[in-house]
Amino acid sequence: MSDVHGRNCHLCEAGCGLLVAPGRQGRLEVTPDRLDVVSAGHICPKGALLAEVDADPDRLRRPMIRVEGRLVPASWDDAFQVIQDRLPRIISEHGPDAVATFVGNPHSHNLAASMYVPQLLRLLKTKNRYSAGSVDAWPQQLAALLMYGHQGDLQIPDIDRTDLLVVFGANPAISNGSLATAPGWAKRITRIRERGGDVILLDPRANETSRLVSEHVFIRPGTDSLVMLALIHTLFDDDLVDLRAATGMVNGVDRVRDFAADFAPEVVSERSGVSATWIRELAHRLAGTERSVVYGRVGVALQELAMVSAWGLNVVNILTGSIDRPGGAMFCRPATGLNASRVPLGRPPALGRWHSRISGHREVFGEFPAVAMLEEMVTPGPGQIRALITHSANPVLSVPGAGSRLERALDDLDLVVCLDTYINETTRHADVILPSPAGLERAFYPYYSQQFAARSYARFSPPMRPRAQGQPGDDEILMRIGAMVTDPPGDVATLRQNVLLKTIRGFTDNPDSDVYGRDPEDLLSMLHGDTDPERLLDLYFRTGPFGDQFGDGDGINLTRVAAAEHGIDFGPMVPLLPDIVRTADQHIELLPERVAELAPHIRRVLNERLEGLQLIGRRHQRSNNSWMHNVSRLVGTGNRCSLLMNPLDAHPRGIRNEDQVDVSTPDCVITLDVELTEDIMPGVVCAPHGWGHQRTPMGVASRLEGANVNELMSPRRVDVGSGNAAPNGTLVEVTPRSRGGSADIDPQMTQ
Ligand SMILES: Nc1nc2c(c(=O)[nH]1)N[C@H]1C(S)=C(S)[C@@H](COP(=O)(O)OP(=O)(O)OC[C@H]3O[C@@H](n4cnc5c(=O)[nH]c(N)nc54)[C@H](O)[C@@H]3O)O[C@H]1N2
Ligand SMILES: Nc1nc2c(c(=O)[nH]1)N[C@H]1C(S)=C(S)[C@@H](COP(=O)(O)OP(=O)(O)OC[C@H]3O[C@@H](n4cnc5c(=O)[nH]c(N)nc54)[C@H](O)[C@@H]3O)O[C@H]1N2
Ligand code: SF4
Ligand SMILES: [Mo]
Repeated sequence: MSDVHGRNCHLCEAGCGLLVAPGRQGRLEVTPDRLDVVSAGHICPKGALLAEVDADPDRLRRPMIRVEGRLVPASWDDAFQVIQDRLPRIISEHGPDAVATFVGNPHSHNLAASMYVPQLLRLLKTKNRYSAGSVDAWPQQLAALLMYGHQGDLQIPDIDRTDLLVVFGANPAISNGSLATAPGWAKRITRIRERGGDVILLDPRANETSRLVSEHVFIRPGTDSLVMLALIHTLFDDDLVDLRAATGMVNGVDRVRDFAADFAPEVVSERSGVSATWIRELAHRLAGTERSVVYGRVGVALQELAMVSAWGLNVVNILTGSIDRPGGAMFCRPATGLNASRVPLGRPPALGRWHSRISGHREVFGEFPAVAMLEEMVTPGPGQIRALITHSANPVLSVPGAGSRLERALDDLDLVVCLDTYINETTRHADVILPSPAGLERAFYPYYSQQFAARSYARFSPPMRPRAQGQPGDDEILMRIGAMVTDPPGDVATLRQNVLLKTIRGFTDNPDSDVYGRDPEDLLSMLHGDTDPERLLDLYFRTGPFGDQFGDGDGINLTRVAAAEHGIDFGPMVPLLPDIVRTADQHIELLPERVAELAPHIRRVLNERLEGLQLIGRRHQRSNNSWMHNVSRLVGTGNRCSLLMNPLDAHPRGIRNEDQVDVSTPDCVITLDVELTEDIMPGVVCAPHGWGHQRTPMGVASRLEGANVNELMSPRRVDVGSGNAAPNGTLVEVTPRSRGGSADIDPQMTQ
């Protein structure tokens, strides 16, 4: 048994327990860990092929640097030297804002990176910070911040105990529950129904989840906020409001009633495509079911009224008394401690402290919206971006409006440093690429996704094998760059020590912490772990809700968690009100000003008459955004980047199944294969993001069909409340393919 290595999968939020063991022909075989205390044997095809993702010959194992226009392998010292020669000079000549950073999704599934990327950002002091977060969950995080005082206070559907789950715009059967971590969502949905409960999905597409639910209802893209306002309206109108656990803790109930007054179900029904009677009945069912909850994800987050939708989800859960109730919408209690409890009580949310130079976007969580990065690069003047540092990101494919325009802009920068494991559409424009260790060579803990988990759980995955010769960890790479930009220049060892001490002080200086007043140096000397990220993890475990608080008790620390082969289960979510609320008066703000001021936009969307087809996205089980497309056994043979279209829309346009079509906006056109299906609502077409790898050197991915849908999207189409990108619902026209009508891409290869 000793050659079987147990670990959590680091490929998505679910973090399933896996067993990795030598198999046939020297290959590693991955099987589900049935004893994992939370995933209990769940696995998906990506996890099953995790060893092949690692073994991909195109995965970078050495740094690459640009020499005479071409990327060539280099030593770690030579690669760092290129950065040393250029980065400090760019900052001293043009200031810190000349260096932009873009942090991508996989960094959050990389323990060392998720802990040390923020440290590098702090040292860089740039206001030009960007991330995939603003093409993702910003509206939900901002709604949490405005209502509860902290962006980490997300309402997690208690799916294992609910009797009525209403999902707006998510596909958890495939995505495995985003901001609602629970491996094996499909099984959990089935269990809700088996115990007599119902699951309802509102989505413009009959997706894979719709096949499991009690009822699927088509909704027009971008109108979820209207339906939520109608639900809120009905809850008041029909006297269904009952705050239960939140009674006495909520400001603004009357203001919300007034805000929703004009949005009777009959008013929003035509625009949303959802029947008024059905909306009314849903309000009654939500209020009348003891354990009910509404949940929404990317479908509601990537639209123009996303923050109203995110707010609406929270408000419906509060008004039906579902908040903080078992089976309702609860707050998570991760073993590493609540994000929110690290923030001193009553500190007003820091928001909008500065604005972006060109479009005047408000800063959110210290960042600007990802869609603003391109214009900040290409518009001359003081503050223009001259260098870019990325970590596990592919903004060329993932950011609306980026695509070939961003590719050209990257070539004009003075320095592009990419911390990435592939030469992808973005990193092929880098001057330096620095790879992370292979997944199985890293220690892992789902530090990020456990903050949204439906159960509290801890399982530590040590590295399965030592790192390749000379390969530094992500923390070492990040701190080595950090040391180049500290003023006065610092040495890496001091910097690393300071990071540990500063983080410890965050607890010893916090009166709410059990280690308040202890000596930071003392605690530092007590930390367990082989590396700094492991020591930080130990610190978080020990100071967390189940921790030993650096005492003699039997609470957890890293060593105890590591000893639990299949993880430790701390049980389901528990009520956390009112402590979770960090607003100034410790009341939930039911109608934050930033939502109230969106009333004119809500009206505009309500009265909009759309001409054209609305384009929405989708995700595939065997993929993750733009990557994992270079493993043959994952991508298979079909074309996954097809355009789904309803026959009612196709026939008048002379389009037949499997035709090639031009999908166009006034500025751009891409070519896709069409798939006719009644699964998609008439008036809506659907294509996934993250495709179009033809110009990369990736052996498998570059031969696949597909195009970058984000070429079509406008960077100006954002959620007006948060600045989050709003690609879903973009109006396009679809026509049979014309000759020469492929994308507005210049075919030149830089790599
Ligand atoms: N139109 C449209 N656009 C979207 C979306 C949509 O629904 N529609 N979804 C958005 C969402 S939710 C997200 S999260 C973003 C994702 O967008 P990004 O985060 O920009 O892209 P990813 O494809 O997730 O991953 C980027 C790169 O990370 C690298 N990588 C993987 N593992 C590691 C690692 O361990 N270390 C390092 N250094 N690199 C690694 C891979 O090479 C990959 O190319 O896309 C967004 N874009
Ligand atoms: N297998 C796999 N798993 C993944 C990923 C992946 O790429 N592949 N990506 C990961 C990431 S980064 C994220 S953020 C999560 C996302 O997790 P989910 O949000 O669960 O995933 P999506 O498939 O994007 O689901 C969005 C749904 O919203 C619908 N939709 C589009 N527009 C609208 C609208 O206006 N209103 C409504 N009501 N619905 C709409 C779409 O039809 C789609 O079914 O998944 C994560 N997990
Ligand atoms: S669902 Fe996610 S965590 Fe689980 S095996 Fe698949 S990729 Fe890995
Ligand atoms: Mo995401």
